[in-house]
Amino acid sequence: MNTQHVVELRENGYAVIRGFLDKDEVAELRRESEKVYAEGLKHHATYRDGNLYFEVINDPGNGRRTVPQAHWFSWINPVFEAARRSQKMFEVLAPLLGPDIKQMANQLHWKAPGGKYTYYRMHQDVRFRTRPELFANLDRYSLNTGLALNRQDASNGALKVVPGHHRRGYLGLSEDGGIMVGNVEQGSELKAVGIDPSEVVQLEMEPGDLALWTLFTIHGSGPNVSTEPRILQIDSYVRAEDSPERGEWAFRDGRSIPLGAEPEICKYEQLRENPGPFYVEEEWTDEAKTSGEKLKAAG
Ligand SMILES: O=C(O)CCC(=O)C(=O)O
Ligand SMILES: [Fe+2]
Repeated sequence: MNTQHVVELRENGYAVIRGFLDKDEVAELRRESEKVYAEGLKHHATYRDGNLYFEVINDPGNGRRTVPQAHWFSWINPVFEAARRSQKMFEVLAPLLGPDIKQMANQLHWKAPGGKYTYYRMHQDVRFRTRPELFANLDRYSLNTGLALNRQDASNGALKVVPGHHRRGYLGLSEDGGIMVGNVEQGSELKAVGIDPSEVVQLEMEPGDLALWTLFTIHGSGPNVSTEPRILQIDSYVRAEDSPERGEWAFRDGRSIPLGAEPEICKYEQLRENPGPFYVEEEWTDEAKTSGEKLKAAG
């Protein structure tokens, strides 16, 4: 395998491998992603069962119940379960992480046409390691991959990255709330940490292209203002020796490892006390919060 992505990731904080999957492979994942989405839509609200998670919201933008994210759908989908630990993925990861690799995240992100909550404010993913003391070398031996399941560009809210600044440590961007609510205007937040908005690179990806970024890479994405969805699969991997207590095995000494009998704790720390299944009835959208406050005020 060509290792250009290793150099680019270290240098710029991101890389894009064009044609990581061929047309047939990505078409299969796209079909499977529709099944995962349909499964999510069966739930009236956000649902959790172990690491499996469907985020379900009522999006006021298009007036529909939508599923912006699913996590660890590999538990219910054998095609994705194999894809997360495929030989192709190993060849991309091994030059960066070595032969022993655990997985911390397995996510699908949908941006529905017309949705209001289809943007991600600029951030660094290290903020999602709620117990960073359990990891070593978060800057170097953890990385995220983003696989385009359909064509994505500015119009449907493709990823945006800021090259270079991954060497500056954690900058605390967008910390005043969730990353999908609040300030959509990304320029002022970047300026506040000394980044000129013109440094932002808008990625354009064809189906099957794979982006990589570090946990310190500044990235986000704009809203979907097109008539097409945007479907991105995000996985997070870590060198196993740097994460002795968290994550699912993906590769051990280069061998692909299937999910076991019970889920391992990845990012959801509450899993041990409350493995689910359960619903999270409260929504994080501005509209749900406002109507909740009105209800409270009305007594
Ligand atoms: O789906 C996207 O466009 C970005 C998502 C993201 O960066 C995240 O969830 O950390
Ligand atoms: Fe992110």
